[in-house]
Amino acid sequence: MFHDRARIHVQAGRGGDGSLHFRREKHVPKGGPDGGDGGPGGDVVLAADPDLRDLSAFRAKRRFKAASGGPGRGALKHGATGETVELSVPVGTQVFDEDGQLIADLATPGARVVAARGGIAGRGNKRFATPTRRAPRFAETGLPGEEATLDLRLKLLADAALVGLPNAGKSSLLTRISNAKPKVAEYPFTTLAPVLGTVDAPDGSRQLTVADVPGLIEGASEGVGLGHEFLAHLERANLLLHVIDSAEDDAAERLATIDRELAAYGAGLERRPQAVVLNKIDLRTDPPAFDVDDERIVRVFHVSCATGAGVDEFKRALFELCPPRAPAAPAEDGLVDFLVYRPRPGGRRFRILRTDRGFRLHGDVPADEDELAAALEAAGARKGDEIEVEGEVFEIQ
Ligand SMILES: Nc1nc2c(ncn2[C@@H]2O[C@H](COP(=O)(O)OP(=O)(O)OP(=O)(O)O)[C@@H](O)[C@H]2O)c(=O)[nH]1
Ligand SMILES: [Mg+2]
Repeated sequence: MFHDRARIHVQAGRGGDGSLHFRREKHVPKGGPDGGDGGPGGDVVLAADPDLRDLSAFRAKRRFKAASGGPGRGALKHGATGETVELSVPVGTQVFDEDGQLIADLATPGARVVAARGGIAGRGNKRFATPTRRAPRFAETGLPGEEATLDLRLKLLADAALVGLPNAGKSSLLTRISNAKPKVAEYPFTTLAPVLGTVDAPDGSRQLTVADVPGLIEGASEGVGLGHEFLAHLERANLLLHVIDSAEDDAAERLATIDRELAAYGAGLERRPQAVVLNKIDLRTDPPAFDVDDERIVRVFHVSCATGAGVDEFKRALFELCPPRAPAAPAEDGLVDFLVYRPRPGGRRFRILRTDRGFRLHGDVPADEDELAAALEAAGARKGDEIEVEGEVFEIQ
C-alpha cells in the first residue's frame, strides 16, 4: 500500500529545572549561590529523506516525544540538552497544523522543519544573585515543550505526470520509457497507487521523473473511482502527459472527460501544459484523427506501447518539453539553506530560511511585525537567535 497522508502527534521535551544550590566547601561556612541552569528540552524535527517512498512508517507509530532537558546542579553545572527526535519523511511532504495552515513544505532532500520546539530551560539561582540579593533562595523551573497534532501530506515531485482514463496504457508507457515496472493488465484500475519512474535521456545527459497516477474517470474529483485520492500528486508536475486509447474514434471526448475532472479538482491543474499521447495505434489501420484546438496542448504524439512505434520520438521530445529545473541557488560560504516557513498562498512575499548560523529572510521584509513574528515562530526561531535581513544580522527579540 501507498500512504500519502498521516496524522501525527509531536511533543517536544520539557526544559530542565534550574538548580537552587549554594557552594559548600571546607572552611567556607557560607558559600554563595552556585545553582546551574537546566538544559533545554529536545525538539521534534521533520526532515526530508530522498530514500523514503511514502508515509507508511507513520502507520505503526504516530506519537513522538523528545527528551526533557536535564536539571541544573551545584557548582554551576548545566543540565544536559534534551535529545532531538528527528522524523524522516519523503521528499515532497507538506506539513499542516490543526487549522489546516501550511507550516512547511519539505520539497528538497534534507529540508527540515522544527515541528515542536523544546521547552526553555529554567535558570539556576546563581543567575539571580545581585549585590543586594546575595543568596537567592529560588530557581526557575523549566517550561514544557511545544505539542502539536500535524497532518502530513505527500505530494510527489515529478517533472511530468501521466493522466488518462483507466486502461489507456499509462503504465505501459512508463514501462517503455523508464526504469519503473508498474503492473500492466487489461482491466481498469490496475494501478492502485502512484508510481515514480526515472527516465534517462538518450545521450545520458539528464534524467526526468515521471509519475504514473491511477486512472481517472468521470466524477473522480468527487471521489468516484480511485483518481481523486491521487490528483494531489499531479500538483507538482510541470507537464501532464495525457494518454488516450486511440482504438476508438472519440479521443477528443475522452480528453474532455479528464479535463473536467482536473478543473473540478482545482489547484491550477486545468491550466497545466499538456502533451497528448494517442496510444495503441497498432490497433488502427489509419492514423487517429485529433484536431483539438487548445493552447495548453503543446504536442500530440502517436505511439504504440505494444510495438514500440513512436516511443523513442516521444521520449526524446519529453526532454525538450521538460526543461531542466533551475538548479538550487548555490550555497554561499558553505551555508545550507532550508526552507522552513512559507506563508500561505496569496501572501507569498517572503520566506524564512534556516542557515547553520540561524535564520535568513528572503524576499520583501513584511511590514506587519506580527506576521514576521509568527513566521519566525513557525520556523522554530527562538529569542536570541540570529536572523539575517538584507545582509544585516539582527538578534531576535
Ligand atoms: N494493443 C495495444 N495494447 C496496449 C497498448 N498499450 C497498452 N496496451 C494494453 O492495454 C491494457 C491497459 O494497459 P495499462 O498500461 O495497464 O493501462 P493503464 O492506463 O495504466 O490502466 P490503469 O492502471 O487501470 O489506469 C493492457 O492490457 C495493455 O497490454 C498498445 O499500444 N497497444
Ligand atoms: Mg496503470
